Amino acid sequence: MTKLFISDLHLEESRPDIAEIFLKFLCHDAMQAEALYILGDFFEAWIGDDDLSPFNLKIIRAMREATDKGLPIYFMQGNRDFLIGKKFSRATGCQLLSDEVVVDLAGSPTLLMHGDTLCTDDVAYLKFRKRSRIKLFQQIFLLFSFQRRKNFVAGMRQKSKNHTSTTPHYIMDVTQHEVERVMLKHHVQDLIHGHTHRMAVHEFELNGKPARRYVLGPWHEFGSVLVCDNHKKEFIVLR
Ligand SMILES: [Mn+2]
Repeated sequence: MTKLFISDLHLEESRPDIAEIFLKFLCHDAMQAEALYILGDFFEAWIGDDDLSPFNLKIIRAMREATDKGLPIYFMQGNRDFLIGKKFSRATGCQLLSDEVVVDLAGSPTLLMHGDTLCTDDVAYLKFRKRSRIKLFQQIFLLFSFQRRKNFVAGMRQKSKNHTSTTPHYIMDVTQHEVERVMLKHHVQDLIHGHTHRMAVHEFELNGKPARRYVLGPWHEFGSVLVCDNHKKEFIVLR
């Protein structure tokens, strides 16, 4: 049976083409699979589960339909949609995963992550991440009006753009040291993550044995899915 992995769709109203590819994928290809794993940055931004815009509702309803028909969907937060919570999970029927989850893929324990915490050279981002994950800050933020939250997120996105355009490329990629540390911690030889938008399979040696890191692709040019069955793992492109 097949398990599907996607991340970094960055769904937003201004890119209906991406949503369309996802919705088509969800009601056709994905329904044949054993499970769908969404590993973060599914939405470009998420200001709270109470934001039921027509765009969000369309996505939520399609996911509900898929889970109702028996497709298990697992959802890990990314750095863009870390405010996805229980209400979203109830509405869609998907199960929330914490960052760093080990699943069995054809007999090999495989670590799943969004991937932002692997970029340990990006100290400024990790500082922000730590603050933004404080529950009390999140609760206060969620009390703000929609408009205030939207303005805040727009400000953050601008800051983030400035940061990514002025930070050297290698700093925003994962560090091999952190990859190996977290894989050893979880006793795995396989890791699947997104976040860096650098779709690839990296092979290296860990603990004297072959190890693999699968980096999921972003959806801004075309849809990208990692398909895993008992025999192989391969990327497919959706248009
Ligand atoms: Mn990300």
